[in-house]
Amino acid sequence: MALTGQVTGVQPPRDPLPIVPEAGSPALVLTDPFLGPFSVTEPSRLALTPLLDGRIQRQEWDALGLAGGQSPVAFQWQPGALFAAGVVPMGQDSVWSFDLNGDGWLVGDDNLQVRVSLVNGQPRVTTSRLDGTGRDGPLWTSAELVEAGALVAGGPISGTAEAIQRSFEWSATPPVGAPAAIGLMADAASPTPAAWVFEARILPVNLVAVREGKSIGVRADLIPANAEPKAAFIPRPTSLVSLRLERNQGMPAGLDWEPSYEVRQVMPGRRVDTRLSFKNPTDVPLQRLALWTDGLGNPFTKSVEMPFPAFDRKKRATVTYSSEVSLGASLGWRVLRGLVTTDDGGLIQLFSSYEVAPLVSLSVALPNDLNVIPESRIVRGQISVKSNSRYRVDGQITITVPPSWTAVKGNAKGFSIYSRYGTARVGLELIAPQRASGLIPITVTAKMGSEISEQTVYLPIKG
Ligand SMILES: [Ca+2]
Ligand SMILES: [Ca+2]
Repeated sequence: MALTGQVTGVQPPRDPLPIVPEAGSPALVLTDPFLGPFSVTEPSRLALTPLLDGRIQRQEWDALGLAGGQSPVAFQWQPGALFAAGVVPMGQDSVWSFDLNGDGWLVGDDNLQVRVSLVNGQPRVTTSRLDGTGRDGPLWTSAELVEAGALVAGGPISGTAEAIQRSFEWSATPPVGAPAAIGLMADAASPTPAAWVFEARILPVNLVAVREGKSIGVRADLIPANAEPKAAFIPRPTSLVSLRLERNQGMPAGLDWEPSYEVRQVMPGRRVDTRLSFKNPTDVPLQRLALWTDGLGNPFTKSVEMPFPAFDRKKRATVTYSSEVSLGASLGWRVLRGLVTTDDGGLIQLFSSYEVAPLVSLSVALPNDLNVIPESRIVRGQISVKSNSRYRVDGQITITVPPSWTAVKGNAKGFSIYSRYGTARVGLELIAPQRASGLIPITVTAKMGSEISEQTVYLPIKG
């Protein structure tokens, strides 16, 4: 299935801002889908890169909860991007509310609504921003740059109820009621699909930096496909989640663990080495340990299972998960999963994110607060080229910009990284055309012999 999101520097004309003047209507308050609590299965959200192909595969997504009490939704992240997925009953839209700074839905101008609708069999993303900073109360404003950067895939469901249910097998505790709800929505015998599915990427480029440790308020709701957006002043209780690289579930009091890596980035063809350190001062009786890489990384890595090693006199034990990530593995954040059984039948789950990465990881620091101006101008940034190799890396950078833009510095620039896992920095200077606005894609390519790494970053310019 093709990706339907678009990333261009040119913005389509926008609908009027969604404001519904139904101040204080009791009926509105009683029926508002955004008013009830939204509970999450797990507040620690892992770095995990999905494949946006419209098919929810097993362990590709991390279940978050139930939208509207019935629609299973999933939520995860990687540096710079948020990912959301869901199974939605026909005739409904999936509406996500992100309080990106976690300070309250009506507080600040960081509140982002992402609405996913099914239009002609294809999911479509529309976004609005709720600005709570106004003197006269909260207002809906445009989030067109986020909308321009959104990618979404999906469509009516064609799997069996069991297949869909298995896809969401991830959290130790699935959302209560999820299997029954999915069963109702995806009846394999039904001639017409009763539900549709979507997988979406959201880049809050000019709103917040998505990185480890960030706390975000989130909720997901269902509203009828033709329903108007709600009044700006209505509060939305969100659940606070935290973007993490690690988490555990079922950990008994007293037991502690910590994963460590020399580097968290591993190239296909090389080994991932994760050292898991355990502290067990209260002698919780641990029986066996299994380790594997979940989901999309599973076919390319090793699974191991062993008796839990003995603890030393300091009540410490260490286990190393060492596996080749075979050639052909897709790039992205993957999750190493551990399962520890205890003598009394308890299950402890361990999760640690690592990245299957190219020879060099590219990132670009760019201004994120530009407004449109009538004149042409110079935009400066800096490219970081981080080696994921122990050996010296030499290469050349190429910059690809939209027509009418020019890269005057940084293009065709050579670099050398001498130290293991070192970083080279290359200055970037672009000439923007007059009145440039929107989300400007800038593609940085590093060529190192026959190896190529490529990264597209987005420069936001408010129109
Ligand atoms: Ca997928
Ligand atoms: Ca807020």
